[in-house]
This record gives sequence, structure tokens and C-alpha cells, in this order.
Amino acid sequence: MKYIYITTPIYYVNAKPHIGHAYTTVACDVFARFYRMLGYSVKFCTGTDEHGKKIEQSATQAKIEPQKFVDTIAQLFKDLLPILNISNDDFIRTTQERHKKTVKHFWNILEDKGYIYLGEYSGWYDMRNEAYFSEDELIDGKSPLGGEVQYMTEPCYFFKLSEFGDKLLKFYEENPDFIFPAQKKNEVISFIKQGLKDLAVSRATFNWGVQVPNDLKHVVYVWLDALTNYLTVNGYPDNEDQNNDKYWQTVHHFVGKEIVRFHALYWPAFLMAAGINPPKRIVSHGWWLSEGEKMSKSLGNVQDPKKYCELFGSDALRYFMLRELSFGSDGNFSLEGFINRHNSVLANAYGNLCKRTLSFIQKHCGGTVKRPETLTSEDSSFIGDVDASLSEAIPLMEQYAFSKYLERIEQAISLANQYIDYQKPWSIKESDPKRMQNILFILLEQIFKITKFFYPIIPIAAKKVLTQINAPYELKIVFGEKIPDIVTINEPETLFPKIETTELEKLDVFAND
Ligand code: ME8
Repeated sequence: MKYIYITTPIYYVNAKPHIGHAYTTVACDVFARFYRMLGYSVKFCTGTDEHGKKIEQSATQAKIEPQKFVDTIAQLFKDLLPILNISNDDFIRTTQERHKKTVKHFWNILEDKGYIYLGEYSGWYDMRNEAYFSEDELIDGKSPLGGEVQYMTEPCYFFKLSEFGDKLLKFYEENPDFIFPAQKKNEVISFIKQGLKDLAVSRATFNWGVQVPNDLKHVVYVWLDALTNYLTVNGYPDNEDQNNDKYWQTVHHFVGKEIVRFHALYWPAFLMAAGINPPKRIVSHGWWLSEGEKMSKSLGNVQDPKKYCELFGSDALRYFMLRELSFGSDGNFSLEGFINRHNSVLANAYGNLCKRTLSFIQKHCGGTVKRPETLTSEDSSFIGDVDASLSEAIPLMEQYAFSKYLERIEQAISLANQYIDYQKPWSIKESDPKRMQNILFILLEQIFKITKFFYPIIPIAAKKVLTQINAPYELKIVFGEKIPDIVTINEPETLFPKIETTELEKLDVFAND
């Protein structure tokens, strides 16, 4: 058995989820479904990051007790998962007891091994991103992450990050694929080469956090607390020997590009200090922009994924998000873009291909088609081309090239549409019904294969099509798969009704509320 462990970042609960959060979660879900189809045992986890000064302040502003405040918002993140059709195995909240226990245990190990000491910290604090910066890191008076900063001094515990520069560089060298994409790796390397300072890992100016063991004045720095979630959901510390744990050896942390440093530098350093192997891969992606700016709750330019799902279905949103952005790059989230892709690919190219093939079989073959005894050279080259497109798709998914994976599927769909338009089965229904049914069988088999590759992205529609085709199937990727020699289909139905632009008026609902 092969194993893979896939994680999303755990999201801050200071505001409700938006398209940016939905994107990472959907990408992980697609990756998880794909690996399940390849026969892997998958562990896929997501959750919420609920401590820190920023959250304490949001609760105070809302005049709600922090625990009540985080309970309400965490529930919104949890409720979004079935709406997006996410197949996660666990949902972690950093306020859960199981997590606090892990953080304290992890802290004690770092301290016992001599990597934590008490000192005093002064620096420019970016509250939005919960991170300190030195004077020379500020850009135009703001943090390099774009947040407002204030000068603060506080007693705090430090982690001896300065001891890890060479170890990290050696680790990246030995694991050249550790950070995706490569350009992000170069940024991390040049940051380390400027020299690493020890990292402040506790705070004494507020108390909404996990208490530092044996020093109740301090809470654990929110990033050390948050990163440890990946161990909590993997059963640590009860499951202590992570280095021999099948899931831990394969962990893929999917993150937005702004938090690569935390995952690719601090996190492996903490783990190395504790004697635990660093993760296998940090997979980072670009940002959804809104009119050129990062979509983010603090900028107030966010769109609500729930509304898109309610209006058009989760499949349509999942497809659009993964097709529109090339993973790793930034892109604009626009309603026009969404409608264009929905109508041209899901409604027209794929939806109509399925509908017209199945309806034709229903109407002119009594719902049953048989495998042809012989194939023409055009049939064989059509089948060969579909197989070639689909086989190219597999390594693309393995390289997180979701959009390119979908391009290959769309290529296969367009081959099928060309085949049907060229073969014109409707034109021979009287003169050569046998050839007509051969063409339809071949089409049906190609739709079956294409649909299975499409399944991780559009699971609801794909299952509908597989049910309509009525051939027994397992959700496995089997190369050059065949349907039985005789197939009797079920009632075809429309998959993705075209979005009429007259409906745009309804879309007032996209105004931020
Ligand atoms: O950073 N485009 O939480 P967060 C694409 N709690 N992805 C986006 C996005 C956008 N405009 N906006 C957000 C935190 N995301 C920490 C993480 S992990 C141990 C702790 C996605 O609520 C993207 O994955 O600010 C980004 O990294 C994450 O949400 C940040 O979520």
C-alpha cells in the first residue's frame, strides 16, 4: 500500500471564509481524490487557526468572548466543506484539547533538547500576519507582508533558529523538490544566506493562546502553535515515532505563497530540533486577485464561495478555480471568467457531448449499444488520441499542474466532439444503423474514460455521468479501461445548464455583505 498525507493551511478565524481559502482546500481535495483513485491510502486534513493577538482583538471588537467568537467562525469554515464537496478525513481546531496537548509536548521536547531559552524581544510587529520584522526588513514603513507594523518590546522565549541555517541549506540540497515551485525555494535560500536570527516563540502581552508549560505568563507563538497542527492530526504525541509513520513520510503541505517561509524554513527547523523529519513537500500557489490586489479579508475585497456553489453548484466552482489559475501564479477572479469557462467547457463541450451521445443511444438504439466487431482506422486513431491525452494528464497532476491536467481532459473532450461531428451518426441512422451504433459505443467508452479522469474535479457531475452510462466502475484510474461489451444506459440528464447572461441580474448577491 502507498500512502500520502495532504494538508491545507489551517485558516485564521477572524473573518468568514472566502474564495482564497476555498481554492487551497479544493486543490487539496482534488489531489486527495486523484491519489485515492491511484490506489493510495490518503489522509487529508484541514482546519482552523484560532489563537493569537489578532483573533483576540477581533473578538474584543465584536464584544464577544474569544472562545465563543472562534466557535462561530470555525463553524463557518467547517460548514463550507460539504458545500464545496470536500473529502477531508479530519478537521482540526487549535483550541481543541488534543492540539494543546501536542503543542505542550512539542514545546517540552524543544526545551529539553536545549533549543528554547528566555530573553527579551524588541521589533516591528505586523499584527495582520502575526510576525516580527527588523527595521531593515520594512518596506515603505510596512512589513514585507504588507501589514501595518508597531514597535514592541516584550520578554519572551526564543527558539535557536540561528543554529539551523546550514542544516536547512543541506536539507534543501539533498531534497531538491522540497519546495514547489523552484523560484520560491530560491527566495527561502537567499533569506537564510542573509543569516538567521533566533526566533521569538512566546508572547506575554496577551493570553489568547496555548500556555507555555511551566510559565503561565507566556503563550506559545501562534505560528509554532499552528504548524504543530500537522502533528496533532497525525496522532502525535501518542503516535510518537513520526519518522517511521507512513503518512508523515509523505506529507504534502499545500500553502499560499505568502506563508512559504513559515512552512519551508521555521517548520523544518522546529522539527529537526525535535528529532522529527521535515515534511516531504511544501506546495505553494499564487493568489486570487480582485482588480489587481490580493483578495483578502483585511482588504475587504473578497467573494463568497458559498454563493457560487448555491447558484451554480460546487463542481462548477471547483472546475473554474483549478482551470483558471495556473498553480503557482496569480490571477483575477471574475464573474465573467467564471461564466465563460462554465458555458464553453462544462455546459457546451462536456455537457453536450454526454447529453447528445446518451440521448442518441436512448432514441435510436433503444438504450443499448454493443462493442463493434471491427474498428475503422479513424476509430482507432480517435481512441489512441484520447488515451494519449489522458495518459499525459497523470504526471501533470503529480506535478500540481491542475490547469494543464484539465487542458488534457478538454483536449480529449474536443477529440470526441470532432469525432461525432465528423462521423455524423445521425446521418446514417437509416442507411447504416450498425455503423451508427458502433460510433456511439466508441463514443460512450471514451466518455466513460474521460469522466473518470474528470471525477476528482467535478465529482458530482462525474458520478451522474457514470450512473447514466450504467457500466460497473470503481473510482480507480485504470489505464485504457473498457466498458462491458454490451451496455444499456440509464436516462440521460442535463449536467450543467448554460448560465444565461440575463441571469446576471441575480448576481447582485455577489456584493460583499
Ligand atoms: O495564514 N488567493 O491563515 P489565513 C489564494 N493561519 N489563496 C488564498 C488567498 C488568496 N487571495 N487568501 C487566502 C494563515 N488564501 C495561517 C496559516 S498554517 C499552519 C497557518 C489561502 O486565514 C492560502 O492557502 O490567512 C493562504 O496561504 C491561506 O489561505 C491563508 O489563510
